[in-house]
Amino acid sequence: MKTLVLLRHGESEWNLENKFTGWTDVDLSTKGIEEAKNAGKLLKEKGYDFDIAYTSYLQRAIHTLQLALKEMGRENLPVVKTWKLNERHYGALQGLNKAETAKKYGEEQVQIWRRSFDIQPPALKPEDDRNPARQELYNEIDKADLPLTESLKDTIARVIPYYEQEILPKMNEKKRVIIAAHGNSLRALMMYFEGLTEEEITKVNIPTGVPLVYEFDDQGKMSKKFYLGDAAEIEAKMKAVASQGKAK
Ligand code: DG2
Repeated sequence: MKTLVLLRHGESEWNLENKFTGWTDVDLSTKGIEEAKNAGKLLKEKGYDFDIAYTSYLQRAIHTLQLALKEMGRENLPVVKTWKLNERHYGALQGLNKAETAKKYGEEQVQIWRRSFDIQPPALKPEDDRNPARQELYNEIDKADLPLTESLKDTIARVIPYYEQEILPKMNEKKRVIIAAHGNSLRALMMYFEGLTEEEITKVNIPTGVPLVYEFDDQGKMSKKFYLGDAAEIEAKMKAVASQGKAK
């Protein structure tokens, strides 16, 4: 049996302000810091430990991982950072308030932008300073690979090959892995692990700062999946994520 833990970062400053975030590099809110610490406490309490961690290039995920590992007394764990685990690029929606956008374009349109499988939000213009190809953080990356917008399908196209080529071999070597990433880069992995349809994945909302445990049998098939923590609290957090796109 293999175990893998996924962790969406704690609430970010822009989750708090209900803004489309994507590749915007905002930090955790005060609540997000607490959520990250609690995730670490919970993991330790339940007896989880890791040999290697993976995270994105974005500080909300990196800091969540660091805070959780600190709580576990595992600050020295090897950590691999990759842009392939970055959040889905939200294109020109980045920085807009989700509820105001729903008021302007309708909740249905916002739901399509947030949860459809293959529809991309409007793209950033290449000359936009937010174009990752113009940002120092992505200097090392082949510019042709960097997006100006992404659908979930596009996100899957970078996340899953990375998982198969880099993370799965480590798990096959019996390394215990934790991945700290984002709502949509983790939805990409969930869709893949659980064989969800394009329709089913539209209903999946991942709560912030809650460890999600996957168990796989010896053939690599998912055998069990569960969140750690209080079920009612987790349910309420998922509902809160789902309703971020309501006009209010
Ligand atoms: C959120 C996800 O990403 O938003 O980019 O706004 O997980 O990095 O906070 P995260 C964003 P939704 O797709 O749930 O609207």
